[in-house]
Amino acid sequence: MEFNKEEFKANLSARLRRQYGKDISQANKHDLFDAVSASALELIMPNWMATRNEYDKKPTKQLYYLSAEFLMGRALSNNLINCGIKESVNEVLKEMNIDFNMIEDEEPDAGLGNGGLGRLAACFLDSLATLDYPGHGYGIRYEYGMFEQRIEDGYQVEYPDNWLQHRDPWEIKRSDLAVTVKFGGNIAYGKTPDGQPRFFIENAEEVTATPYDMPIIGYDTKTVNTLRLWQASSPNGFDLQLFNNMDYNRAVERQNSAENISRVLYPNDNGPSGKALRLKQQYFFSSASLQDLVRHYVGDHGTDFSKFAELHVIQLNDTHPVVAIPELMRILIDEYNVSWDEAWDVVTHTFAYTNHTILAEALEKWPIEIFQGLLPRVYQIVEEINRRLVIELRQKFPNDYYKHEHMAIIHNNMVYMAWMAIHACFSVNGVAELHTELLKTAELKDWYTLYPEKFNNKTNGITQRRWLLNANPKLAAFITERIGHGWEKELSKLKDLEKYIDDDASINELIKIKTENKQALADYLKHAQNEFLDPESIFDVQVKRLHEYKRQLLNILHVMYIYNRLVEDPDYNPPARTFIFGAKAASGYRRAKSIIKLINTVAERINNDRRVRGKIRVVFVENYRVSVAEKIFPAADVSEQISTAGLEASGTSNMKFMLNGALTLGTMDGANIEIFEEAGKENGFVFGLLTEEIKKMEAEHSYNPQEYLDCNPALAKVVEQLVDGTYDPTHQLFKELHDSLVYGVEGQRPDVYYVLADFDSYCKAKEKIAAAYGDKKQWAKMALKNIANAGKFSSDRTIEDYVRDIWHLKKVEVK
Ligand code: 26W
Repeated sequence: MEFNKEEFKANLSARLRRQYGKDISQANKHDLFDAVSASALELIMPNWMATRNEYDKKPTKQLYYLSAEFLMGRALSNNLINCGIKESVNEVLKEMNIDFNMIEDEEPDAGLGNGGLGRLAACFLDSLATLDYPGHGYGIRYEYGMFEQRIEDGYQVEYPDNWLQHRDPWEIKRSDLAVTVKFGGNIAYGKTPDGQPRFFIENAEEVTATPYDMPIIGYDTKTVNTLRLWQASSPNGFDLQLFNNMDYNRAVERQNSAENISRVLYPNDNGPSGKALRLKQQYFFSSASLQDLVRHYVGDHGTDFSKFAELHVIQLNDTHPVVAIPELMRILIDEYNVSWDEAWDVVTHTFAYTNHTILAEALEKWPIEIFQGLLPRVYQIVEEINRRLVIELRQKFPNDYYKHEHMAIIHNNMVYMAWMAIHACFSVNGVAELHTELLKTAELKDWYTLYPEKFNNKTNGITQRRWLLNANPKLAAFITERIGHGWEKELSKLKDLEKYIDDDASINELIKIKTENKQALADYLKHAQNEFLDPESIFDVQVKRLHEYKRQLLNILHVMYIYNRLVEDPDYNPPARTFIFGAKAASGYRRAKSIIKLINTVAERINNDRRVRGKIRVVFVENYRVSVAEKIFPAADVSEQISTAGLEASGTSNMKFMLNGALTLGTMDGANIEIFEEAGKENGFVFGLLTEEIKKMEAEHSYNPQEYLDCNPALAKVVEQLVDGTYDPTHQLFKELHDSLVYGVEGQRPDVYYVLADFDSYCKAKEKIAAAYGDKKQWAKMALKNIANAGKFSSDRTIEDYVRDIWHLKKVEVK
């Protein structure tokens, strides 16, 4: 992109004057952040418009990624890098005596997602634009994103994330494109003006959906795609009548009820939701997005929908937007008089579905009562889809009554969203090889028998622009100095780094870079939470959502074990280690919150015990989020990927660690398997039971955690320490955790996630790590091997896979 310093300066000053009535000398850090961002957007604008024109000019197929979450993080630095003007902007700011890093820190994260699924959506958008594919995101403009986490007395406390309290300089409000979404009411049957019979809804609650567009800037290309986020409001504002009668609460009720829909992101990851407001959110953005697409289509092609599926492919990011399926049926049938069969033909050629989890509790289902009450006409359509499905089931599986019942979209008084997705979509994909195999052979076995041709795998990926070029500039420079540019858009080029494995200078340089990045993280944590980290120690890191299946508990139990050992055995002298945790727990997930309290309690104890000073330290990073992740991955030595085999669909932090030269300590789960395959098992640390072994124990009911306690006194001791007063004088705080491992609580089996079964194997892997770290050069060589083989895990590769097998998009060059 062309860049003119003087013009940029002039834009900056103009913006400060117009928006804040200030000149540069008076502007504070936030004003400057806003003005720099707005000036950059100004530069991007022509490309954004040109991209839209290009897509409109000769209609080509476009992808729409429907997702309840887009975990975008910060935009400024990434956007400047993608349009190739970061250095120039930096220079301009320097000339004006402004520190870029300082103003960068003024930008709040766009935390519109929980974890992996939301961040994946963000990486995909970056790759689509970079690869010149016409692909856009549709989602919700949550007023409050993922909550801000503070640790108070060792406990997680949630605070609202008011990320929009200052305006967001990257978004453009498009009031002209607002649409209406209807809830509740009753179904009426009447005639259209031209005499056709038609269903419609009476007495519905009407909600206005207003889109806000964000530019998605491709790297080193003119393509700028769009992320369109919907905001909810009431079309009629508040009730002036009631206001005048001084009935203030009721006067704003309607307004609040509408605005609540896009108020806040549900902080549940992989857990049950079941709340009517969440279904409202899902329908709200699904309906608004489809209305937007259909309106545009009808403007170009009229009401002949035979070309719709040729021009649109809609990817459903998990089940959250699956209500879009009956909603498109409704729009076509009720609003454009299309026949059922024609509408079904359009729908079944337009939608594709990605499954991101096999945890049963995360497979969404809605009580009929809630669904029908909120969406009476859509429910009627779901009933019809279901009726036809059941006929198909009876034909395909005669006499298999179990299947007729359990594969029905509606049964047990519930609407099964995943079933509707699999039935209606032309493609169903998992997100790593193992995950897809498990879907086919276990979780979705019956569906795989019915529709084998629909199932396919798309192993996840991450964008190297954000996670290497932007987050780790030193490593990026190291790479470019050796293999040149090109890897930024073709990550498999990293393979050329293998030439440097035996180059001493390169290995030393790599060690130096890692140490500097560790120092930078240490500086940040000193500043942010007054923690002291020793960059000479091993940075052993587990950052991800807190969930039992991810087994942060296994990690902290091992820390407790090492602590015991160091205290008991003066001859035990492993290298210094810093155990770093970062995790948010869903606000209602009690056991996850206990684990956070446990980690902080153990940290408090260990960090204040002189006997182990300089040997181990435990750090809990508060409020883990994208912008903090960007500081953590470059500084990590060990990547903890320790989920119970078979339960982590893919994982994506594992890929970010690998790309930044951390070694994986992991189970054979999710994409870990593919990471070990690419990097070589000898360049990582594999441990733990395999999926088949666990499945076998499950089938035979043969897992008895007590056996593991009986034969491992060190393990028995740490488990006992949860309740014996070592960490908690009341003996109560961690009792539930203890009992869940040893006895099982609330009707659960003991140790559902096989923590005790994998403990010994985990400890041994940790010993290997300690030993391996003694040889720093050998360690760095293993790190380089990982970096060199991370090519597969670019989201560019993932997107090309989706394009080839599912989306069939053509690149569009923007002139
Ligand atoms: C109903 C509440 C709820 C909320 C979020 C259920 C399920 C989810 C997501 C599916 C959870 C999620 O983020 N899954 C993660 O998706 C990543 C991207 O594919 C994978 O890498 C992770 O393994 C998977 O846990």
